[in-house]
Amino acid sequence: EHIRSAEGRSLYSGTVTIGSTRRDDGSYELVDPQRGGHRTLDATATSAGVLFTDTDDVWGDGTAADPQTAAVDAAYGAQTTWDFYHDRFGRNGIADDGRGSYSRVHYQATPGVPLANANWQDGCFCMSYGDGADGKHPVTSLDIAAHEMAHGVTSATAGLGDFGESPALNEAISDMMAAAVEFHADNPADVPDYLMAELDDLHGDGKPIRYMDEPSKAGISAVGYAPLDYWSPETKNAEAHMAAGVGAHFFYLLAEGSGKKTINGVAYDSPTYDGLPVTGIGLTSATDVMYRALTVYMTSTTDYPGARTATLRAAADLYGAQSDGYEAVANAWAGVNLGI
Ligand code: ASN
Ligand code: ZN
Repeated sequence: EHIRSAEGRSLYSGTVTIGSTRRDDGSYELVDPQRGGHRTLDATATSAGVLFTDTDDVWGDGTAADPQTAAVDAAYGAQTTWDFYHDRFGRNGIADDGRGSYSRVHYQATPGVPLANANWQDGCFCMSYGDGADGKHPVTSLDIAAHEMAHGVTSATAGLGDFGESPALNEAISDMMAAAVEFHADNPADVPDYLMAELDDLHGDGKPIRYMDEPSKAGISAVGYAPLDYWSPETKNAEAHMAAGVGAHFFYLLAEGSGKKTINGVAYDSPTYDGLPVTGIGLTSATDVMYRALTVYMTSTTDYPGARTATLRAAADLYGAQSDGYEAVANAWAGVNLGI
């Protein structure tokens, strides 16, 4: 078991236990000794950020008014994602070398302009989280944190690059891992959830930013069109988060299958390109296939057809080339117009 010492009151995940470190003067700092010394920084005054410290080791008050609350969500997200990769795949941190990262909250890419986004950056080996369009809605839910940290893992493994469909595949894998981390987490969301950022209200309409069962449901975005449900020769020209719809849809079909389904009160309805049904293998097995494909077979230039090959190889390794699992991977790709 992981040692979790401090109490945190988060915005999105309730009261949680997070890692903190006691300093010589008796105060505490938000450094997680169990996960490579992962640090959580306050970027309110400067984008570089300063380490959060506290006198009583109780962090945040569960509202965005307390600057520590977003820090609790970010720390909880980092620890939960770290634990997911460790518990499921024996992975020791983002780069599998035990090295911690850091998270900055209340981050502004442009000083004075609230950021309605979060990101992973290879340069700092760190995650940064904005406070939402109005500066009062930190973009720090568990699926966001897992999405950003998964970018770090992708960077440290396949290293998906900037060319063609690789950025879209990178985005899709971050959404897949976000769903997997939420599922793995020791919190009330212990059922599959194929919505992205459903708690953050990023658009101010109370809706998620992305839907994996039918990505186009998100509607027309700021880039002028909706996420793509199906692959086509034009997919490589689409913005990465829109083209990621193809991969996210594949993953939903692989995990849950096609058609209507209600999970934890959320209604899903996943169509297929050819109208043929797909039978899912469950989120845990779908995640096993993707992680193996990512870490063993994908490279910096993998595109969607290459992802199909990589996941089929992974399924053959895990279940055999004559298995139902292998067939499900092939059928799920056919469902997004990547059959052969
Ligand atoms: N939140 C975005 C992402 O992780 C950040 C971006 O697109 N720059 O994909
Ligand atoms: Zn992303």
